[in-house]
Amino acid sequence: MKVNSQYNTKKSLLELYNKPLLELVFEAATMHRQYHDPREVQMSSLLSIKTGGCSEDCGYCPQAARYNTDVDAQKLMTVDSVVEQAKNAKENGSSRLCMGAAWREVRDNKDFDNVVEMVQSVNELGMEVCCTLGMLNENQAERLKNAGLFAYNHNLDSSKEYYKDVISTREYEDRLNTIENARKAGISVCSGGIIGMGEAVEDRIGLLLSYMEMETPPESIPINALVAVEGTPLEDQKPIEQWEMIRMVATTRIAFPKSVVRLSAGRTKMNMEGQALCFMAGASSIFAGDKLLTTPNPEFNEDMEMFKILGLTPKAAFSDDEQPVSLPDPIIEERKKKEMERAQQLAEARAKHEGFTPRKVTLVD
Ligand code: SAM
Ligand code: DTB
Ligand code: SF4
Repeated sequence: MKVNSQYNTKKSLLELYNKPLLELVFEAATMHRQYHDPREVQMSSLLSIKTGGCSEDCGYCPQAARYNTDVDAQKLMTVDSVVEQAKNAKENGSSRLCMGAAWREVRDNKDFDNVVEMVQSVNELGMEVCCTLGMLNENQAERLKNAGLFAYNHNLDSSKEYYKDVISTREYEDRLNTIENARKAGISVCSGGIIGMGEAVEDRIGLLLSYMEMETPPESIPINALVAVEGTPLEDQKPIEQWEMIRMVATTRIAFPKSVVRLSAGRTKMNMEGQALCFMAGASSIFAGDKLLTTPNPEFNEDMEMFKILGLTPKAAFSDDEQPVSLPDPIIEERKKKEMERAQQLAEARAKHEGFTPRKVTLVD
């Protein structure tokens, strides 16, 4: 059961969300156990491969160039340093790496070729590779799929109605198109939202209804609490109560029984008991490591302690789906061939001139 037909209307979802908390958690926990192992929680690592300088105006985002935040624009990381970070993450127990870029959309250039190479290399380490790079066309989705991309993250963030209040530089429809392009390429879809941006409960339900309307709902639904960052338009938003996070996780779990519900940004404002109720209510993934993309996340050791206390175990990679195969990318192969040819020509030219002593020239005025 991918969507729960008992809760596919605004009214029924609102009623569910507003149930007495413990009843809601109990119902969610019961559903969770039907489709998931309640002891397992996936540890994913986030890596900001291209930080800051983004042209979009997402009101929550510290990486938008137009806001005066502490985040400075950086260049794309190198493939080698991404592989090094991925190895570290794997050693620390992460089975998934999510690479994020502060781009409005993917462009067909050398940077994208490098991202394709990153996907190939990290997939070859045996980790689930997820990317979140902004808008994507069909061809770009296809290249990522062939490189071995497991999942593409592209959040709808909130309801269609509230979205306009938070972002003006793109439409909800643009987001839906990108999700569709990833889906068509056969990539697993990760898409979720942020609560605590000043939206009404109806907007949280509206987000879930957008996923209900899809032919296939996302395999993975991250639930983020806003991390209010100084300098962004949402800097003064009051932190949400953790009960709201628990309600949102539980409602999502019940509405999409098979999807992985990810307890994402905002955990630094939660205590262990609050997080435990989220796991009870069906969250089965966290971001591990003391940094999300640009903002803080609980310390690794703190999370390990929490896993120990709650009796949770980290989930292995590819437990729900097969590992994708990384195929050679024709554009990268062609570029490498050209680079080899150029290097060879240069070496030949050097060899030709070896032993050649330039004639002495006397300059006269
Ligand atoms: N630029 C790409 C895009 O927007 O799709 C990918 C990177 S973007 C940072 C990925 C997601 O992070 C956003 O869609 C948003 O849901 C989440 N995010 C960004 N800033 C956040 C914040 N301050 N608090 C919570 N979530 C945030
Ligand atoms: C998602 O839903 N949350 C993650 C991941 N997908 C890419 C990102 C959270 C970012 C929080 C703000 C920051 O650290 O910059
Ligand atoms: Fe750019 Fe993504 Fe941040 Fe929006 S959320 S400003 S698109 S990096």
